[in-house]
Amino acid sequence: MSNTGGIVVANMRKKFVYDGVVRWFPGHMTKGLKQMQQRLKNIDCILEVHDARVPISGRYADFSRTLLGLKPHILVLSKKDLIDTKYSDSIVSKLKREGLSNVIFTNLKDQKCKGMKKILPLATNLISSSSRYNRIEQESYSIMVIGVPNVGKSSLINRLRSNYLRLGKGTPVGDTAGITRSVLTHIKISEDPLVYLIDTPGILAPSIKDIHAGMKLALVGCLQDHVIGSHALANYLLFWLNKNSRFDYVEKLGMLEPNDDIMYVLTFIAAKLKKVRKVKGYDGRLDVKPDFHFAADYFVSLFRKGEFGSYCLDLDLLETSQCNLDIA
Ligand SMILES: Nc1nc2c(ncn2[C@@H]2O[C@H](COP(=O)(O)OP(=O)(O)OP(=O)(O)O)[C@@H](O)[C@H]2O)c(=O)[nH]1
Ligand SMILES: [Mg+2]
Repeated sequence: MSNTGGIVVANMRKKFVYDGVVRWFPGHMTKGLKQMQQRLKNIDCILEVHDARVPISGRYADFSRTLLGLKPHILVLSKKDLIDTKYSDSIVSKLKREGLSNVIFTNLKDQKCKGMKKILPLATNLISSSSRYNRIEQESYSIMVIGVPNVGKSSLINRLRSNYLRLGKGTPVGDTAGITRSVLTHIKISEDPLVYLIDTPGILAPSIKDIHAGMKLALVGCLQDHVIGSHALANYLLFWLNKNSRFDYVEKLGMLEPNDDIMYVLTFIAAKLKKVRKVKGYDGRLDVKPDFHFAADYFVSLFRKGEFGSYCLDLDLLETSQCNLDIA
């Protein structure tokens, strides 16, 4: 770990200031939400997928009570490979206090992931002990997979299908938010019991009141980056890392000590990687400037790849935490 100097740390920001206006909710999400509500009466269980790096913030259920409550519900916290697992127990306890008892962590990078093996047995148990209302005569089980964008819903379906039926991809996946655009048809994932999953587009809340929740979702890639903008995203990341005394970035970037000024950090990265942009001045002459856009994307991408270590961005929301995020 680099020299983090107490004096430097004392000068870090206590609050994050964001004065941008964010349009979170692309049009296809309204259509998707409607389609999902229409399908609800024909499903037996809801499998909600959420990124384990933000286990509490910005969950689908926070805003779409209409889809939940009536049917058995399982919360899958995905991408466990990217989180700091020492917080797993606090996460489960916190969610339990919020009334969620069926929580499973998954890591699709691990072919033998234990969580993956638990999903189907838990879902079939919950369904068989629930009142299936109009679906009581149906022999097959139908499970709708929901969640915010890019959390790994489609990947999870494909993996279940491969594990139980040894079949290839049933639904497309990708590393940006918004790959699945509409509610898809049933995808068979098991023969005995006969189980179908329904893939759905990632849906965000129409407005996000808590800017920290929005920024955290954006940092893990649940929104396309242009919605917040690279600079603001990098700035929030720097704020969060410093606020939580997570200084792995200092050594990784080759800096001498932590710094809370995003322009300093971006200039440092651009200079180190020799990334410049030629900008035409008023007099027509070309000025060479650091490529801040590249530097901001690079900084965020290192975080997303786990190069600054593994994290739980919702530390401040877990009761064991000493940290409170504040906003101006
Ligand atoms: N590191 C890691 N990446 C994962 C895991 N599961 C899925 N991913 C990646 O997450 C990205 C998004 O996966 P998708 O399955 O397309 O996510 P989605 O929720 O269906 O996304 P939308 O359809 O856009 O809402 C892909 O790059 C996957 O490879 C995991 O357990 N660990
Ligand atoms: Mg998808």
